[in-house]
Amino acid sequence: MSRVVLSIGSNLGDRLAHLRSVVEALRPRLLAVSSVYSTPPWGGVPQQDYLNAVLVAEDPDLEPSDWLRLGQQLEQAAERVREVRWGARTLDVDVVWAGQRRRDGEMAVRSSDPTLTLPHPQAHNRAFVLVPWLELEPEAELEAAGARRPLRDWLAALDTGEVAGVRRTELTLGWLS
Ligand code: A4P
Ligand code: MG
Repeated sequence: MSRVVLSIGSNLGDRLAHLRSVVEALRPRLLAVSSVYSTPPWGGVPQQDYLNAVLVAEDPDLEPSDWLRLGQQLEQAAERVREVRWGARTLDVDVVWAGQRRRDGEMAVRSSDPTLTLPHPQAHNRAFVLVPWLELEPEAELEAAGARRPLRDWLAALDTGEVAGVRRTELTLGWLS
């Protein structure tokens, strides 16, 4: 049984439609959907700007690996072609964080498996993940690089120019409509 934080991004084709396809597919499982942000490309590969958002979803029957598979199916449905690492894509769905519900509360899942690394090893370095996630969960903490810190502290450690580049748009993902 798991609750997950998903980062979705697109910088090719109908970017908003690609993000909306994820909301459409996951609708019954969604707990929260962030605003849509326009973000400069992260990772050093020259390419056009992304639209990014973060979703929180829950399903008692899904394990973290099931969420990864679901995300990959949605990427395929968006006709994503895998070419350059960190390069342009119609749709990217990353599992940023997963929690398992226990009787005594929720435990963050930790995994160093390269097929599904949790928390996502780059999440704390990416303003395009932290800014929309903070919008949904201002008190959340993230364990990375051997430390557990509030999201806002990870964000404060990033380059201010990178953070300023993440701009909220008026676009919507049609979650509540
Ligand atoms: N994988 C391991 N852990 C995870 C996880 N927690 N979530 C594996 C998702 N996938 C995970 O990913 C490569 C492998 O990572 C998968 O086989 C999966 O099993 P991929 O999606 O095939 O390849 P990729 O996306 O090109 O590489 P990578 O390293 O996943 O890139 P990212 O991290 O997805 O970054 N800039 C902006 N502004 N906005 C973006 O959304 N996205 C990227 C892609 C780069 N720059 C960006 C953005
Ligand atoms: Mg990816």
